[in-house]
Amino acid sequence: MKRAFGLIAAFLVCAVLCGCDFSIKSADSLMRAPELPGDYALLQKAFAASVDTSFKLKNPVSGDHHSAFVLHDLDGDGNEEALVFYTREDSSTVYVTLMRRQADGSWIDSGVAESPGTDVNSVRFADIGGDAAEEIIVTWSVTDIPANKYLCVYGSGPDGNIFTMATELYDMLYVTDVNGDGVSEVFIALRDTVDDEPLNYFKLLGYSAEYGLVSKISDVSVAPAAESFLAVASDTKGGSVRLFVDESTGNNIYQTEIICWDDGSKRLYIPKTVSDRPLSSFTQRNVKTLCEDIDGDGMIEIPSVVRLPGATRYDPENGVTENLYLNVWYAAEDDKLTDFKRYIDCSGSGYTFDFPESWMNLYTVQYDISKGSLEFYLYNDEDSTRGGLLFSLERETVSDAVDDDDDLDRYPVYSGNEYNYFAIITPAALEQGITAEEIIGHFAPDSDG
Ligand SMILES: [Ca+2]
Ligand SMILES: [Ca+2]
Ligand SMILES: [Ca+2]
Repeated sequence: MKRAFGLIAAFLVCAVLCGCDFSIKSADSLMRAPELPGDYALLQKAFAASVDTSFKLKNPVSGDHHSAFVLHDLDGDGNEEALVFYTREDSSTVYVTLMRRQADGSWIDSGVAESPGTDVNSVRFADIGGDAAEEIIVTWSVTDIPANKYLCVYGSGPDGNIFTMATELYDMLYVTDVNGDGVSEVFIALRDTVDDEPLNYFKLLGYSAEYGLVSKISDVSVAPAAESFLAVASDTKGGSVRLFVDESTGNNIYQTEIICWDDGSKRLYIPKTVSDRPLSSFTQRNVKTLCEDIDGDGMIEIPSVVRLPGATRYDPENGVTENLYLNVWYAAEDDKLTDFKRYIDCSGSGYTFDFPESWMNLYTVQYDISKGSLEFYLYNDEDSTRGGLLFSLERETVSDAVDDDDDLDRYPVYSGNEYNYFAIITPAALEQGITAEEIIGHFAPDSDG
């Protein structure tokens, strides 16, 4: 009897599902949605019943959530709420319905909001309103106009419904507490191409208790516009938040725009040098390296490259000699960038070599990529010529290692799994005060060396 009842129940579920007027496509989407624990089937049924027409689920295409059903505890009561993204019948408008679970385990439709887009990009959660309940940040794109990307901030009110707190165009967004009041804001980077001279436009959105909405706190712009934004990082210096926006300016050139919060005037600003240039103009590089906190002290460093006068990168196999650039990590000060680390990237040869700023225009180098060696020379800044050899940094495979106990000019630098590195130091280097210890101090093997 029990078994028969089970079969009947299964038939009834089928009948209920088939009875609903949703398309085969939506049924497919429902079935393909990742299996979620617990009462997911109840949620699906309750949602389908609440829509009262055919619908098609829309899965977010990026971000942390990939199902059209997004479960998250918005109000922190220990019970997950559900967001469902979908289109109805023949319209491309995407809706988001908020479903809440009742004490008896059933789900009810708690409200619906419209979107400005036709595709869901990503869904994330943050307390923007400062009431401990989290807001929903959804990014949208428009199929026909891919450049039009929107973000919406949705709140859920005391009566449980869902409502739109902000709709903004954006290219990249970043959520953090910028103004230091303990509540997150939404920071937006946007390419503004409406005017003759396109701008990079940066905007801070925060909660306005007066209107119960999320609106503009401050904005700032700078020209020329980037071609695209890559990433945002932030740190806090002197009590004020700084935002580092990595961008592509086109032609494989990348740079970092720095935007700071001024706590006195409660505004964003773009720090400039004493000669009124934005700091970004000193961060241009031909490698797609992003800002990061390279030493883990909580402060962001900015990557760049600088030409080392007289320095070459020599590829004997192809007979090519190119200019050699130093890789630089800068720290941002108020109106300038200061060297944090400046080095020769010989990662193709298993190491990097720090090149102190005080060596600039005094010494230069040739990197032989086939031998993996660096030869350091004196450099005459006035007539841009290379002088005598100071020292060389060379390597040999471990299996070819020679007994070097008798070679007084040969100083071991590092022994790796594959290669031994050593320095040959001339009297000219010693005259310059360059010692084996200093050379060893500048050498850093790759992490897998
Ligand atoms: Ca909840
Ligand atoms: Ca804040
Ligand atoms: Ca750091």
